[in-house]
Amino acid sequence: MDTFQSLTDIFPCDPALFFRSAKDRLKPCESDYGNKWKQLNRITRQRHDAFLGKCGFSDLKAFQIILKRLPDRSVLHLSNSTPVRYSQLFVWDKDIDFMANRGVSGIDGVVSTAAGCAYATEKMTTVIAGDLAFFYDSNALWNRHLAANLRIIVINNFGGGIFRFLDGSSASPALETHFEARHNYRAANVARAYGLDCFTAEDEKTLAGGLEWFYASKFTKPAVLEIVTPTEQNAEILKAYFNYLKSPQ
Ligand SMILES: Cc1ncc(C[n+]2csc(CCOP(=O)(O)OP(=O)(O)O)c2C)c(N)n1
Ligand SMILES: [Mg+2]
Repeated sequence: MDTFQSLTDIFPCDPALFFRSAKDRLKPCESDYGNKWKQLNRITRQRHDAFLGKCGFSDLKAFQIILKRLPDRSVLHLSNSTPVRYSQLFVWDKDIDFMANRGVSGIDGVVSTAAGCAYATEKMTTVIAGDLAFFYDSNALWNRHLAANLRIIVINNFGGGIFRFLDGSSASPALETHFEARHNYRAANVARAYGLDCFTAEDEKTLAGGLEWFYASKFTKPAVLEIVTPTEQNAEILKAYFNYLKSPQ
């Protein structure tokens, strides 16, 4: 895709074919770039594990716990903004189909898309959505064909948590009212309105128990797992995480 309309050449072909043909035309050169990259990657992974080992309950920690329990050979949809970002901080050693429909970074339609996808597949289908993305698309649950293999995880940090992390919006006096759109609503109430089973987790222990219930139970309808996380600490923890990763060795 030439998203930014600035590519100089495009080779519309199979990647394996491209590299086979390019191999003989490229001259090898001396470089330690690859090793440096691998070395940094190793250090970053070690630091990631060390940080996650002691960080408090937060969006970041919740992701670690969810990913451990996510069923192998399942489908995962991720909403914009922080769910899709957090998911990229972890190493995925499971066979997961990522099918998120984020459009042009929109928060809209992610639950509807997952609902349609779950209907069309036998695989367990999980959607991880932020609270605003979930509420924005709550009409997705007004659907006669909601499949029993759909699991909806809502990370409820009571607003658009991403705006606490971005430089411009986090320093703005309009942060809470106009960027974050802070609220006190609970996804569990929306789930109940549609007759769906729901579990609310608010720490490591209840999240582990909630995930067990979520994936081990037999449901006839989708189930909702709401994870309540601490609004202010989430951004602090994520900033501390990145600072720790890039601190001098
Ligand atoms: C349709 C649409 N409206 C507004 C936005 C701007 N936007 C990007 S992220 C975001 C906040 C999302 O909040 P939430 O779903 O709670 O996720 P969090 O940032 O807390 O992870 C908003 C409003 C957007 N991307 N798409
Ligand atoms: Mg949020």
